[in-house]
Amino acid sequence: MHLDEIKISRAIIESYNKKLVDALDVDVAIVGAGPAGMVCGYYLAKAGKKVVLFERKLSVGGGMWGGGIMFNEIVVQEKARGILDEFGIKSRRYEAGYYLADSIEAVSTICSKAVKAGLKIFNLISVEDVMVRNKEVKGLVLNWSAVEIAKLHVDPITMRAKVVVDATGHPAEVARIIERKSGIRLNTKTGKTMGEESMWAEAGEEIIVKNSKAVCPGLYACGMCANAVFGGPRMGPIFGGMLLAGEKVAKDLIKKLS
Ligand code: 48H
Repeated sequence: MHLDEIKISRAIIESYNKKLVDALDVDVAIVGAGPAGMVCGYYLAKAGKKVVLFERKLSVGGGMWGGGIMFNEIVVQEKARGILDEFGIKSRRYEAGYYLADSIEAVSTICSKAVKAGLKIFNLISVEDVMVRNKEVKGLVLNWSAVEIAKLHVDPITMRAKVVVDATGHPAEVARIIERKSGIRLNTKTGKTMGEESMWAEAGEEIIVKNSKAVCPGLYACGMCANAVFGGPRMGPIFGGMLLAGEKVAKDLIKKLS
């Protein structure tokens, strides 16, 4: 069979355009394809919600690929083992209460299952702003990451979502944009982002799940970002809290949206 390069180009352009247009009006828009964002997207998609995820980088997975200091193993505590089982990720007992998983298997499996459940992931897109109406977050402002990296003067596009989830990890980028630009008071003690605290795995893992909640009307924090917004310790290369945070925010949103 003759392969026509123009047909290949047209297929990609037409299909991507359709996917992007369909992503302009959704139930939930997640920012960041780390473990928290992808797990959240998986459960929402599985529940039949229209959910899209925007990721700045070429690859999904955020900080999970590298395990601890680039040793590509992750530790997960007892409480979160059920989520590894839900995804079909192999875990091995290290000691009572400590389980190990291969970080490459974990990222690739979470991503695969989330996409198969119906989550639409757009990589190479950066969220550079939010759409706000009457002090409520109503959507996201998007640009190609290549534009951001090259510092080109190119205007972005906008999409609408019933709820936005900030899963951008340590920098809590969406919450900080709102703090900087919108005049909305965040649901924190000070009304502003509280900042992440120094390492304490046990406390950090407990608090992160509690902190994964509404930040202001239209915006939820999920995963590492939640401790940066509401205040809470970092926890190092234990990932149960990220998985549990993703599951918790998804459950809250399924209830809220139905
Ligand atoms: C599009 C963006 C934008 C933007 C950022 O860092 P992540 O892996 O986040 P979590 O919360 O899923 O997991 C945190 C974990 O990886 C971690 O860092 C831990 C456990 N640290 C503990 C410690 O002690 O250090 O993923 C966030 C993703 C990344 O892929 C970013 O590229 C992406 O969000 N992102 N995407 N637009 N504006 N900002």
